[in-house]
Amino acid sequence: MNLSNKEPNKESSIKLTNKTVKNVAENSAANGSKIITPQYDRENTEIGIVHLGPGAFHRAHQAVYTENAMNLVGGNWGICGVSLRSATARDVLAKQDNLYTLAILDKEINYQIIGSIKEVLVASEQPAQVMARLTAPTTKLVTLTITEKGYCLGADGRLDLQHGDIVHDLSNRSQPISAIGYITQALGQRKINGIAAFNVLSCDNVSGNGDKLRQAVIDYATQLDAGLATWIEVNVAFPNAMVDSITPKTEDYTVDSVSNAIGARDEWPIQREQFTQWVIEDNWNGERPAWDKVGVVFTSDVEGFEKAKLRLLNCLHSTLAYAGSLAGFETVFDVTSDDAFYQFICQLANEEVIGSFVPPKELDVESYSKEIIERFLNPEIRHLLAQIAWDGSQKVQMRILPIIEDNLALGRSTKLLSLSLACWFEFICRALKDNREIIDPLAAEFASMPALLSNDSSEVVAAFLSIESVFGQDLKNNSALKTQLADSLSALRIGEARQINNIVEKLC
Ligand code: CS2
Repeated sequence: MNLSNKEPNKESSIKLTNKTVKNVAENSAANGSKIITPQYDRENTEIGIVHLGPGAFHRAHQAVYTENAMNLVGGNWGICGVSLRSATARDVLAKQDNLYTLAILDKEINYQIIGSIKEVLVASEQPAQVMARLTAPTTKLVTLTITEKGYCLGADGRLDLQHGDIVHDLSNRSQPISAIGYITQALGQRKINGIAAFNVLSCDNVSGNGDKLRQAVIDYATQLDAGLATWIEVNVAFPNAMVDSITPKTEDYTVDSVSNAIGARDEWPIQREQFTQWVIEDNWNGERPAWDKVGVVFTSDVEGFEKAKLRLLNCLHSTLAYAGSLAGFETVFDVTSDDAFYQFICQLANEEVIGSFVPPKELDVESYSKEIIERFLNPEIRHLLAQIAWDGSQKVQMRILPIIEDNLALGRSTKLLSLSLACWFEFICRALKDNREIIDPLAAEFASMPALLSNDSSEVVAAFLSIESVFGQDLKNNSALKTQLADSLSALRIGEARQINNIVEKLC
């Protein structure tokens, strides 16, 4: 069954709420489809986690692990979701007592009602309530999915003190707008009030996410008070983590199909694939949810897992997003089903990605890579290339450039990686030429660069590589790489993007 092909049936008249969730469980038991609902005493569960950025990925991943852990052993690990700006999640979820459905779309379709999120706040409207949650002694953990750009980092991976949000926060200390500002301000309050620090766990696709976040918070704290920076260094754990589960955004058809399936109206269900993985560095102060009992792996070395995931899944995803969009495909499934694109990503993975890093010893990287590509071929998942294409300037820094840099250092080929990067360049250039919206924090910068409209590939490449916040200082001086990128861009411009095999053949 493909949800996208299902006719939306008429609306269910009852809403998913605390009152009706029992009926969902009973009805499902009666008709033989087992829908899991919260098994713990939700009403009396306290909030122990503040999560910054309660978007689809958080609700499909960390909130589900936390739910499963509480279903198993209880614990006061309710989640307060904090949206930094948008009020939509709060307003929609409040009408259904913050309950929502997780739809797992794979060979089998399964539904689970998730209750771990107990409250959603909007920082821009409720800053005092957010601060109260962050400074409460009951809050033991702050988790984040704020996407790459939310960390306000420069190309050197350190906090960018010139970033507009950071400049704002440093001069409006009691009213921060960035996650870094909120976390540091709250830790400062806890220090003053003699309340133990919370742990801070990044769940974003950022390499060395815990280390980078820790450094960013310490850099920020140093601007406020050197004593606070030292206190944070000593008292706060920022474990590194790798997160994985393909989670396309909720569409109208998802709302209709899931509501029909559970027999109650859910205005904001979440859909994801069956596969899910969370590997967390075992660097923790105090208690944590019983995540280890529900599949989370704690290890002393996350780096290899992180690299494998970012370099295989995310690099291939971004490559497909740009190359596939140029060729007129709409979803990951569509483009991966095309033989030429399938071959292209297999070749990219085998020849240039695998071998660029040291995988963890427990990971068979060849099989891991094959399984990822199989996951892209899940017909139940309609993952839009346009969704993955967002924020390319932030994503390529994590997913493509480090592989290029490592391959250059190791004397390995970068031809296919250059083609992947050139697809991003061309994606941006075409959007500028066609006057289409670019969703990227650097959109205004791109629009102010006339060279991006040039027909001369070398000029376009030089203009992109001059953006230091993305490419740093070294790549623009590498003439071999520049030539490779310009050749790839020209090949893309002359060739027929659908025939990616011809382009690859020409370049290799
Ligand atoms: C995707 C990721 O949107 C994107 O950029 O590559 O969100 C991807 O689906 C997840 O990292 C999978 O775990």
